[in-house]
Amino acid sequence: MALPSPVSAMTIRPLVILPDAVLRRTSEPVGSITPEIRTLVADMFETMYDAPGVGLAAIQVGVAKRVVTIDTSKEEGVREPRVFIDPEIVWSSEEKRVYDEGCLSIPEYYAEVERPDRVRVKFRDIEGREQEIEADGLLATCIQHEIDHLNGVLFIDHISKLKRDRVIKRFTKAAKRDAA
Ligand code: K2U
Ligand code: ZN
Repeated sequence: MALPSPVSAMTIRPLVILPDAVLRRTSEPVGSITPEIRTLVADMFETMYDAPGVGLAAIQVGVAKRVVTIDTSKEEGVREPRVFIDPEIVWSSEEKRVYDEGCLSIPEYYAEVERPDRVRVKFRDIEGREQEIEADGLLATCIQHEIDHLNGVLFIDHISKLKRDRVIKRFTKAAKRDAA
């Protein structure tokens, strides 16, 4: 699927890193898809591929809009860019799946997270068309991780308080050291 060209040249935007409180904001619905939203989507893909990551939520580049980009293609050099605007999970399977998750906003920390194995997601595509897909595997895990981001939720919120407090303490110390 070719994505429409952005209004301006694409940019790799800086990632918001834990413990930045921006990550805890609830993102706003997009409403109409403006040229600025198209540029944001193009920049999100540029930023995601550069990281590299398989998913990105707009809040991770400091924009509190309900926009998600994902590309779970595994083949070298093959890209399957997906845009989810105002995504909503409308059904989740009873069956669960554990995945060793990471996050571009919590670099080099990984933890096992259990989530529904399959989800049905309603969203609008970059042209504003209503879509609904059923996802399984990595796409299911990733879209749930990204929709969490849109609600100010991080994957460390699904692990024990002890582990979560340790991670937040580590990143808070690192942020203070970098600011000095
Ligand atoms: O939202 C993000 O920080 C992007 C994550 C998405 C993701 C998290 C957990 C499981 C799947 C996707 C990054 O892509 S983290 C890097 C990564 C890359 C491949 C597979 C898993 C995680
Ligand atoms: Zn993340």
